[in-house]
Amino acid sequence: MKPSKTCIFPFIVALSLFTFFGQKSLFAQSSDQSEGDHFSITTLNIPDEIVMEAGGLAFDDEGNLAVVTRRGEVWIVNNPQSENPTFSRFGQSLHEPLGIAYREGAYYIAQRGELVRLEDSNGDGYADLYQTIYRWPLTGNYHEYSYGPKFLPNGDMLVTLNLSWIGYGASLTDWRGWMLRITQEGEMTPFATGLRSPLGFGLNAEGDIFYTENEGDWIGSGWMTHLEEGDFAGHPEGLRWTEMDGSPLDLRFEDIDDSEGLTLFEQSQSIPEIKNPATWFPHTIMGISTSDILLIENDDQVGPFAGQLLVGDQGHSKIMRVYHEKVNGEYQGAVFDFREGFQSGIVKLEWGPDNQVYVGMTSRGWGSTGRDQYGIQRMSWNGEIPFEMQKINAESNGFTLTFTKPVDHQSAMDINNYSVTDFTYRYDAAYGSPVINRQNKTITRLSVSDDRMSVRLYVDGLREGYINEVRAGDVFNEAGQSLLHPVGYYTLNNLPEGERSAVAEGTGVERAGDEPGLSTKKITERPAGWDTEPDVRIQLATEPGLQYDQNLITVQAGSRIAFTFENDDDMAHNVVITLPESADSVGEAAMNLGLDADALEFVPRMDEVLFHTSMLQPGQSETIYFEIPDTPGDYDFVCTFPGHHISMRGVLRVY
Ligand SMILES: [Cu+2]
Repeated sequence: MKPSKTCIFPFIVALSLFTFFGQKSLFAQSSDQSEGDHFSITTLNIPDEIVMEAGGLAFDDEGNLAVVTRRGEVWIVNNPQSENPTFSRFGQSLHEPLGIAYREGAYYIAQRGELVRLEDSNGDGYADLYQTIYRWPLTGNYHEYSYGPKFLPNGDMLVTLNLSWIGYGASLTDWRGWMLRITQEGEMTPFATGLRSPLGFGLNAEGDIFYTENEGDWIGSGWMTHLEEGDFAGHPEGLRWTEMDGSPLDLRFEDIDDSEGLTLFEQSQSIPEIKNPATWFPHTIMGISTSDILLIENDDQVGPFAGQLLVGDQGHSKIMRVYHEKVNGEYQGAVFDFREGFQSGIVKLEWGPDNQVYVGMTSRGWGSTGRDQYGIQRMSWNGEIPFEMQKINAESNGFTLTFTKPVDHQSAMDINNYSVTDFTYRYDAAYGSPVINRQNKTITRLSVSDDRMSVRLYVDGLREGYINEVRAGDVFNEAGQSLLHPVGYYTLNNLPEGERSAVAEGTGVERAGDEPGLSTKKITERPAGWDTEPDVRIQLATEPGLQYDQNLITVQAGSRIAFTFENDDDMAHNVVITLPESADSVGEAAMNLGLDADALEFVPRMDEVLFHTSMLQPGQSETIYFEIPDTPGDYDFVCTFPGHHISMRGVLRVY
């Protein structure tokens, strides 16, 4: 670390200017409210010797918290809301359990191969009864996670079985990719399939069952689907078992075909078993790996959102909020950001008796924005209502946005303060999907309700089966505050009955959002002006757990570099070389690219970015060419896949 101050001075000036203007635009969005003003996060003090990789959380009748860990232990935490909780081990030797539920003195746990009941029959504080309720086969594939249980009101339980991974999601043994319903006596009924990675599931206020899905093969982006008996959610592998006794549907694996390039919604028009997601979670914008679902039971818990759902995200260590309505008998609705900044990857959410949300976290093998490998935190509301979009409702010819506080009339009446863009994803065997068929919609007029709690937008050309980005950027409340989160993503499966827009289809501006844009900072062929070989060849690869294989590379100022990045990991990564101390600002900007992220290859167009590679899929490699700056200093290199910049970075030392 020996950059001379005079040498980096121009950079500091450039940075300061950028920061000034950058903050100005941020100010218009949310500087007057922050998530932390309304929702505090408190970390549970866990003794160092306990590896609390929380796979599940459950409270007993006395308010003690049971935690089941991926290491196979069950811990009871007394006084979890206090600064000095006490911990006692209740059970052990389970096989990577991912879920626990409490009922009438016993704990129910899904471990990899069975649903088991644990009880302390002699009252010594230690489980002495381990009773198998229902067992399912395993092949041993590492990806055969099993989740749950969650109780239904009648005492039956739901569990879900993850697909295996053999380069693609595969159902290698009975009922993998299914949700199963199991009675306490161990009678099992296959309930629904098409699941890939169903870590999150739960009931809404009406007792309807929802599950959350992660992006992957056949899954263009994360989603939340209302599951009823016999539903097919979209991943075809689970259909391999529909010939078995008890299957509630007859759809076969061979019936699903991606050769025509249809979306899931389009396929659902001819395959009635397909249940479209009630809500899509646009990948990298609304998390990257949705997890547990938690019903907001009343308005005293986190604000005026009773009946809505909180949804965790493992990879982005955050909690989102979902509002659903029923249109033509089907659920659909909007997802909003809610609270980010948790310490590790969120897998479980549970209400404590103190009305706080207890958050169970683990990242081992999966990575997360939160830097810790595991932990438990609780989120509490301070009682002050944030200025938010409380909900978005579909109309036959637009949307109604309802706010948590009255809006300022002038800013709410300005049509330029709103935008609506719709898009969807591919449905095919590829892993994930870019944003496709994107259109900016025309808002023709709007009106503000008399109580100023809602705004009605009239929008041309809404399309069923599309996700709508609904933005209310510079709408203020009466106190002059801007929205804490100005964007919601509404999944429009059904347009309500009623008057339609003048133009029903195909209006708006098509956006070229599907192809990677050209960047002058990514040179993948040796520049014509280089008449000699590069001065230096640099090789960089990856390590598991969101790391490069080197975190310090030293080069001479002004040298010509051939820089090869080999992505030998199991997820996408890139390398972006930035000005000194800019990895954070570039990484954060990459997380805010929204629907443009694919087209920009997750590289924000900003001066701090000097050079970058493509976003490389697992197994890909690329060489870029550039000239090292003349100014010595510690430059950064960083992966800008949303969330990776926290840990996936290093220093390019120029001397
Ligand atoms: Cu990365």
